[in-house]
Amino acid sequence: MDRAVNFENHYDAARVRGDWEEARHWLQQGARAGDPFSCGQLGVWHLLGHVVNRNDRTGFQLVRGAARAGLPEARRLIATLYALGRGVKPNWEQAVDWLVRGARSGDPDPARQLAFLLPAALAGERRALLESAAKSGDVIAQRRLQRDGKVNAAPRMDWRRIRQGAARPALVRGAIKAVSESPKLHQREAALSPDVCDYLICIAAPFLSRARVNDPVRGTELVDDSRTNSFATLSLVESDVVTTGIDFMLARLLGQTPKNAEPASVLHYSPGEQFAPHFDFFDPKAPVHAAQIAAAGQRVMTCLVYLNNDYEGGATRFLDTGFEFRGEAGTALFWRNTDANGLPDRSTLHAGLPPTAGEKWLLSKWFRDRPYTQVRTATMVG
Ligand SMILES: O=C(O)CCC(=O)C(=O)O
Repeated sequence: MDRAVNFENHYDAARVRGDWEEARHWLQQGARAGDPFSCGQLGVWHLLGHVVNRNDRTGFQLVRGAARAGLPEARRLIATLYALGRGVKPNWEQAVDWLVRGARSGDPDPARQLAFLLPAALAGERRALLESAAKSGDVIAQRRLQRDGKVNAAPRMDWRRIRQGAARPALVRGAIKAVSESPKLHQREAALSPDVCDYLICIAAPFLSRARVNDPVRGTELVDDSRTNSFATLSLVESDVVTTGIDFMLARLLGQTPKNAEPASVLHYSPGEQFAPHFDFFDPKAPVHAAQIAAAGQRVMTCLVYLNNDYEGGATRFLDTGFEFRGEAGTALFWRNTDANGLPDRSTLHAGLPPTAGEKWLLSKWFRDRPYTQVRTATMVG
């Protein structure tokens, strides 16, 4: 294939026409010719099982090719794949290494991620990374600098210290407390720091769309008055090394393996928006849900993390007893959706009440009873 062919343009034209076969043809031709854009895009398709069969290993290798050729998006994604262990064994040093390469090349996204992974002892490096990302327009870095205020170390860009210091987000010591007997609910205050809560809100905000519910008869998803809030699922494309680290940390908090986790969703409620009473488990008596359990496992645990404070109303209400919970920003609330025999626990019926003023932000995370391999899109809700 002639190297002068512009594979990206051909791919784009086919995509705009909705001709996915033609689009795939151009990506495959491009990947064979070593075109970085085609390698990266085809790699993402393999990772998502979009148009081509899902194959994480092939996806990883294609994205790595694009990253090595210097494509910024591919460099970011390869760091996430190493952190997640998707298509490759988890490798934290490699994840950090790719973030460092990206940051050194002037990409604000990995610079900001690194800043959030540094311990307090590297305040100078953190400041330098945030300033560099903020200068290139990174909104999260700008907000973090504002929050840090004047109490800050002098900026210092020491790549060796950054590489060595960047660490997985870790749980700080704190107690888990029972807050309700039926259903059995537990809370953990300050599971996430205010900075990390703000990070999640900012990462999710551009991807928000109206939340949907699952139709237990047809199995399709629909917009329904029972759920009027919006949400964004942090699936592969929307997540990064920081959000992956948060996911792992929450799994540890709940005693679950990260492999069983569905991608987290960030929920957003404007005043008056709500999530009407519902269960998070799949009901084995509903044929469509039974098929979902057989295909991908039961949803056995729920974890909610409240991400902000500046709203009124908006508690999570448990209908059986009328118990209402509203945690401070960073507080995690979690429970099992099934009993000791793996059967649905109907006392978990709950609702997201509408805020009466201000906007409510919440992280919602579900765990299955077996490794979760399906790709959950931003519109898939149980
Ligand atoms: O918004 C809330 O408080 C509840 C969210 C919820 O019910 C869910 O994610 O399952």
